[in-house]
Amino acid sequence: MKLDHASSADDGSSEPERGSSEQLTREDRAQLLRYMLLMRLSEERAITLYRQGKVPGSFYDGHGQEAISVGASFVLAPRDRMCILHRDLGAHFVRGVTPDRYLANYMGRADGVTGGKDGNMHFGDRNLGCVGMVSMLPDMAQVAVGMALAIKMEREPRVAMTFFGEGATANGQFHEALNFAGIHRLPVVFILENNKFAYSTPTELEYAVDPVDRAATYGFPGVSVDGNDVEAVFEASRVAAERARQGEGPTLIECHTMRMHGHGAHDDMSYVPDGMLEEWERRDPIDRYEGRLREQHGFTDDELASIRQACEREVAEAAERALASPMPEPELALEGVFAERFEPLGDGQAPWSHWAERAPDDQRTNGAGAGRKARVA
Ligand SMILES: Cc1ncc(C[n+]2csc(CCOP(=O)(O)OP(=O)(O)O)c2C)c(N)n1
Ligand SMILES: [Mg+2]
Repeated sequence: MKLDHASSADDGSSEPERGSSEQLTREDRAQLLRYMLLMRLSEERAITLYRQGKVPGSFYDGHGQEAISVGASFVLAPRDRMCILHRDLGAHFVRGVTPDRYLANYMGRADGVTGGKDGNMHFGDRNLGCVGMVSMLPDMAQVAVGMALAIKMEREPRVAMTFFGEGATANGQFHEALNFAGIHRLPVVFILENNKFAYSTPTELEYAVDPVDRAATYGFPGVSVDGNDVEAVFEASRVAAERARQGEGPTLIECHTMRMHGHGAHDDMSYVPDGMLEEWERRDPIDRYEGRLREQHGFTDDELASIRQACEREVAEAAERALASPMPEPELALEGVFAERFEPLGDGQAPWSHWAERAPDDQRTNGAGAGRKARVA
């Protein structure tokens, strides 16, 4: 079953209809732009640090995919839970990670999210409701399904959300996760980022059936949206999260986009057909959203420039702080590697005005009233 939401695109080859959500205030829209810009600018700063030799290993980014992690995570409430992958920095920021902690993480510094234990993208701040990234693809889907099972057993109106690329759908774990979620109608939202390549493998060599169509075979809806349209991603995710909270089970959302940079900074992308990047460049999610804010929502050039300048300042200051952060103390190397006691995740930031202004109390806190029994996720 393929549902049509705010907008759809088959293969990204034609300009899709633009989605627009009625659930967003002007301030929400400014925030969506701000988070996308923070992701773009932070990753640009990180790649410079990488080229300066300050980042060990390689560097991975989500340039051009900002609308997906920002639009999807924006719908979540504080007690919802996330499993975030390597192209989804925007989701970390929406939940409350700051650019200085991200940049320090890539440089292996003490003030990075993992305190220097991972000089890369395998992080997730458990205090903000996010699980540390698991590299085996798409095993974060299993983790999200497990959390969704715990949430369902507790009968709480909460949601688990996970991201993965289209390449990861060829792995058996993807099918097991969807099957289990479908059987138990679990409150989980699967965000599939179809960026047309899995390293150098193009989609026509990855699968014979579009992965979004798999959802129907596991008993729940699959939706395709334009992944370069932040409001289309937001709207599809909002509907999916709502379904999940009401006990109607999972949704798979396929976001069509393009991996605009190499798999990692070491990859020259020589396998990408001529003209493909240029074509997608014209659909850059940030440029498009700025255009829409100007044309449809009355944002002036000055307002847009000041949002951008504020983000530039924030990232420049963050880089200074990250560079000033010391290397971790060697004696801390083994601390926190293994769980010593059971501790549920903390709650994340939830900037969507719906949660702050409109949601009834039980939704604002996802039903977490005082004195409830111990949490499970
Ligand atoms: C089980 C497994 N096999 C191989 C890898 C190595 N690997 C890391 S990223 C990647 C490509 C993934 O492609 P896709 O899922 O489309 O995500 P994208 O990088 O395009 O966002 C591969 C093969 C891995 N991490 N896990
Ligand atoms: Mg891919």
